[in-house]
Amino acid sequence: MTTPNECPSWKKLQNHYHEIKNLHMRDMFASDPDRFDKFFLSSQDIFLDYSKNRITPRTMELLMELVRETRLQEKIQAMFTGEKINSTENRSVLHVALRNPADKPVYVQGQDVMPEVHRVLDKMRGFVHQVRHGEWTGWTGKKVRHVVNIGIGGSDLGPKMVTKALSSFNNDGPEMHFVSNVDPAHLENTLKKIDAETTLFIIASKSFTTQETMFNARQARSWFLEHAKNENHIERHFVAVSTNTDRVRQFGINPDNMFEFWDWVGGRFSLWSAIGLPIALSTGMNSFEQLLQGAHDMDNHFRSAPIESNMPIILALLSIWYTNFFQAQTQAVLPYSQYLKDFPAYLQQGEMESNGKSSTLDGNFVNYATGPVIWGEPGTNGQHAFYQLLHQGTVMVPCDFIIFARQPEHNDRQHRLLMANYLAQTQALMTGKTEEEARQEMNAAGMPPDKINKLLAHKIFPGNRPSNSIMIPELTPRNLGKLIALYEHKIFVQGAVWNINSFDQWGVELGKQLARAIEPELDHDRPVTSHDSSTNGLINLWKKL
Ligand code: G6Q
Repeated sequence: MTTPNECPSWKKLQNHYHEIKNLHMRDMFASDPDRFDKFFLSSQDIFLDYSKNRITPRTMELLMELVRETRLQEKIQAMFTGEKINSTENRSVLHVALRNPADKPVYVQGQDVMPEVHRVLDKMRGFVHQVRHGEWTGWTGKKVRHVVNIGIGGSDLGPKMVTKALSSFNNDGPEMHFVSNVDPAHLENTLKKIDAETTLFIIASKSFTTQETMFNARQARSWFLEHAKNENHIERHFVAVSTNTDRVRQFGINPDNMFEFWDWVGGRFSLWSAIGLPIALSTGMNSFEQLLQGAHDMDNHFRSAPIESNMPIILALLSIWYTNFFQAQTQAVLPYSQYLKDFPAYLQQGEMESNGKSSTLDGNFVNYATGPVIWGEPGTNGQHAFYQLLHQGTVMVPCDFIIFARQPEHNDRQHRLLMANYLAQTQALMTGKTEEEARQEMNAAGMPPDKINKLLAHKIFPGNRPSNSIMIPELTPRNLGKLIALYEHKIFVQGAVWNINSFDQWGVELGKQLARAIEPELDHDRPVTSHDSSTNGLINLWKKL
């Protein structure tokens, strides 16, 4: 398989980088009035302006060559047709099947998985209807008012992010809570807000062996039994989402109350499966299905649009351009929407667990950079916190700005203010402020020359800082599905070009192994000497404290 830096286009991109690295976007805009139209895409009601990037038409041509030379189209086809592209775990990668219509077969080892996918969706639909309409009640006959999802990583971040994003669609649905951290404070503080009679616990774990989740689940069950005082009541209050029926049964949950998914669904891509049950309970099954439909719309776009107008491919190529040629190590995701508060954290897992890899698919070490650090916060909060560094710091951070054009239920004036900030920030990052402009501005404000000279350097903004602007007409389940799938496929394209496996996560294993070894050493009072001096020192300090 080809590594990207062996491709002819890579060398050309390196040369091209040296040719254009000193061009300023201000000048590029000034010399080309059509720049917006040249670098603007729309598909499925998602609008992407990528003109405020340090690119020329030649940059995009060369990046497209890279895509062709790394045989992206074949890799896309392999994913959609169920090939075992997660080679280190010997698994297919088929989250796309979870949002595929029932009558379009998707095969895994010769078997169409669509009937099973839709059987579970039907089961979810029935359950969601019962809970939301008060037909499924707690042991005292009361309607479910609280749902606590106990899960971690992929079994938490996706459903939590979407549930929050679509909270305005929760018409009289239950109040949702998410417990992930093994820190006892997380569960305890949640239990304070609920009452056992009206609470449904979802134990969400693909493996049903994850230490943190199992621990919290057992604690939740004990707490419940303290109130209900009868194991038979567990049936009305605990359901499971998992691939592991035996473990679910052993835990004491009736497999009839289990919603299955499959090993070809990766944890961080699982919100479209029964792991999305909290979303469906909160917003209703119709909204959940709209979310799936939106993701399917984006799947169709990704699979069929030519690379020049393929939005996930363009976003991925821009990210590669900055990571591998400008050596940018971080990228920010800045949603101008309070509803998308958890979107950066969700993408952090999506991108960093998928592409934070150092070995190629052929088992060699890479000699080029792979996945960047992803971080972010909603605008405008971020503006009053870390944007200083984005504008005047010494590192370049490419940014994705995301906004919904309309917020029908909200104050127009306030939304315009949000929009003005969204627009102003990308403009400021791009244009900056020259020495000349800074001087004139201070002059016009009547500042004395000695003060101007003192402040001048502080008032200059270098500009030329890249950003993508994503605009979506409004926040609906369907549009959110498109947005999430857009980033999923972007992650896929990056991994495919870097020739790494975006679908395993061996990097989380070592810490787990060591924690298993350390835990028993915390059980006794004797000093510990079996590790390096720092780890020993910290363990022994803890014992003393
Ligand atoms: C995601 C990862 C990881 C996983 C959690 C929870 O892609 O695999 O975040 O989702 O470790 O695993 P379980 O669902 O098996 O508890």
